[in-house]
Amino acid sequence: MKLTNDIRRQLLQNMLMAREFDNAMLRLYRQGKAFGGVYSQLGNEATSVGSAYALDTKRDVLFPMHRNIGSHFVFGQDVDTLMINHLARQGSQMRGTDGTGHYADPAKRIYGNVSHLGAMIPVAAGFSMADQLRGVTTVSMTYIGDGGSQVGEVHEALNFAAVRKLPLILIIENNQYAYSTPNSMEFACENLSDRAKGYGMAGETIDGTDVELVLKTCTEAVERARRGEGPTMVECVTMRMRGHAEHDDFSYVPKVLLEEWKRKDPVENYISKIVKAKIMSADEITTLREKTLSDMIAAIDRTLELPYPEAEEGFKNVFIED
Ligand SMILES: Cc1ncc(C[n+]2csc(CCOP(=O)(O)OP(=O)(O)O)c2C)c(N)n1
Ligand SMILES: [Mg+2]
Repeated sequence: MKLTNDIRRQLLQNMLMAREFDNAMLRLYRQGKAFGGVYSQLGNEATSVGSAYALDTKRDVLFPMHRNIGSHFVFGQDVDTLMINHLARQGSQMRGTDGTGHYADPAKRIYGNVSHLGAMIPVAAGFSMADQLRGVTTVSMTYIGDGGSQVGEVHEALNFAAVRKLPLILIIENNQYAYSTPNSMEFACENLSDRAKGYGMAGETIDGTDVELVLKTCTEAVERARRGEGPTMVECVTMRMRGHAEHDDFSYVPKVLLEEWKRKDPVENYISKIVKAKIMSADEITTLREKTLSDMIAAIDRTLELPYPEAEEGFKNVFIED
């Protein structure tokens, strides 16, 4: 994929949407209007947008995790649908039973997250394998955190994918913490991508705040997968800039660490880069920011006018019905 200025603008637009969606959810949580936990993805915009952008949204398939709102946008999910899901209103793809993105939208080729960490990787691998058996190459991309990477199923799925040369891309979002557990208490290898060699697959560790680098690395992974050369693991190093979810005050995270990563803000740094390279002017950026925010507010207003689903909806898909 040749990086054009049009692509750069789209990358920025998707990152801004993710940022404003996040800001909106943080406000709605404090107003008591969000449903369930709110898992901020602040700081993860470049990883989610740059990775999903490498895929072909018509051919490939996305299995996002709880910090990948940007990936949903890249795959064409609209703000209203996501807002209705997160605020559990009528029309929610989970019928209001959940607010954190555990939805599937087969038409958009998005299969949102299995909550049990690690369990989604074999599902993503299975999707690619089913198509491989039909003679079709469908790249599946999924995500896991630094903490989630330690779960046994991750190992099983990666070994299987490597053996079968499945076109699977695993993005490891190493955001330094798994709830309150820091990297130093999670693993003893230097980089999580060091493990790729053990599985017999490609792997790399990159700066997850650099959207163009994430896109470039993932594009190479997609090309490798399409050539039939199997899976790739891409470890994107970022920082979780909020608590695990908004109920968590993350007082266990050293303030200096947060200050250090604030300087690496993926959105603000990309804006500086784009303005400096004269791809967009400061005025155009202001207009884009304002439009993104006003679109988000309009989507919230429309969503809050909707009723909650009927209570009976909660019983669907729970018990087997005759
Ligand atoms: C098998 C399993 N164990 C525990 C949990 C509860 N849980 C959900 S997210 C999370 C922390 C995950 O940390 P990490 O993988 O680093 O992702 P992050 O939240 O930092 O993005 C935990 C313990 C779960 N969902 N599944
Ligand atoms: Mg983590």
